[in-house]
Amino acid sequence: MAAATETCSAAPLQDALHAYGIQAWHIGRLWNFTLGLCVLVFSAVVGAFLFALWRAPRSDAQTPPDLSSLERPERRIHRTVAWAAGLATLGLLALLAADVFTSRALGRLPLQDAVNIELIGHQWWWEARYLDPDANRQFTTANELHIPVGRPVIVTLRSDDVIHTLWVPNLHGKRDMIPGRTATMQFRADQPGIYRGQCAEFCGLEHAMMALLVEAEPNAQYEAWAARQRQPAPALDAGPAGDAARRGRALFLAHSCARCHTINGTGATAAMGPDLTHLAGRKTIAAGMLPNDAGHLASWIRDPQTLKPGVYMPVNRMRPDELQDLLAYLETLK
Ligand code: HEC
Ligand SMILES: [Cu+2]
Repeated sequence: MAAATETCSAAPLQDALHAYGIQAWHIGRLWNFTLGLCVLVFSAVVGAFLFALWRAPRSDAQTPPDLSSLERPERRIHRTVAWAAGLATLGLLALLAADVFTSRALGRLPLQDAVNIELIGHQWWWEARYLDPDANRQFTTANELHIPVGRPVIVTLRSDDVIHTLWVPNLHGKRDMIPGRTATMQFRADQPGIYRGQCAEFCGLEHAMMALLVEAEPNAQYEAWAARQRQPAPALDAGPAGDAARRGRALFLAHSCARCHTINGTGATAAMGPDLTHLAGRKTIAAGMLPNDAGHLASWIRDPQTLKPGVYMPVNRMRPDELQDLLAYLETLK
């Protein structure tokens, strides 16, 4: 845990103007270029406007009308307008070229040794499957990705219900997750840190409460995390603490929980809600909405509908001692 807090103490970043990966850097450069050019054009327009105001003849109600300009050939004005149109076209072409170069640069990310993740959008949480050619090495988690710094990540995007959009601004731009289709996104984090992502397409009532944390850490730390995720839920201790957890586990399996959630190594294998096998290792619950501690877990389990109205997890009526046992069990899911 000490090693984990080292990179985790900082508040998560969500800022498109600060790139922590090469893809976001390319996009940031395109943004800077576009902004610079637009500032130039805007200044030129405002400048021309002020110049025209300054030059316009002053007149009052008594001044006789001056219609001489109707007779004058307007060669200078024609020339100015032609120049302006030419420059505007050049500017637009420059933007187009910058856009094309950026897209090509984004497509050139080297992909050797990539981590493959399938990310599935659900109302209103993220399911993440870490893919591996060896099926035994695959695992599933939710709402928090861990990735190794300096290694490319290929995310295959899908949706289980409506259109969602993945956006982790410090690492890359947006990509839609469209039901019935798959899309991919490739990125690389070049510095360790926790980057906050947000669903960027309105997807229903709790759209705003659909966040994703991406934790980039040194490769060894990532591999250790992945190895832990591949394990089933840890065995429960003997003794009184273990007894409470054992009662909690029995409750989890007998109660509705097992109809929607998976905990590997128990009989719970449903996938309506997030995989809870290693719940205790996550920083947040409910898609980045609440800190993952006993108090918030207790309120969440008792009444998710008050915390995140409309969420697809029902209110649970249970006695306080049952809830305590359940919490004791969930705390063991490291
Ligand atoms: C009808 C299906 C359903 C049932 C029954 C259900 N849940 Fe959930 N649960 C969900 C869904 C869906 C979410 C994701 C909600 C969200 O974040 O929008 C969730 C989220 C959670 C989370 C947060 C996980 C995370 O990583 O964010 C916990 C913990 C949890 N449920 C525990 C329980 C327990 C304990 C029970 C039984 C008392 C239970 N659930 C019953 C569907 C269900
Ligand atoms: Cu969404």
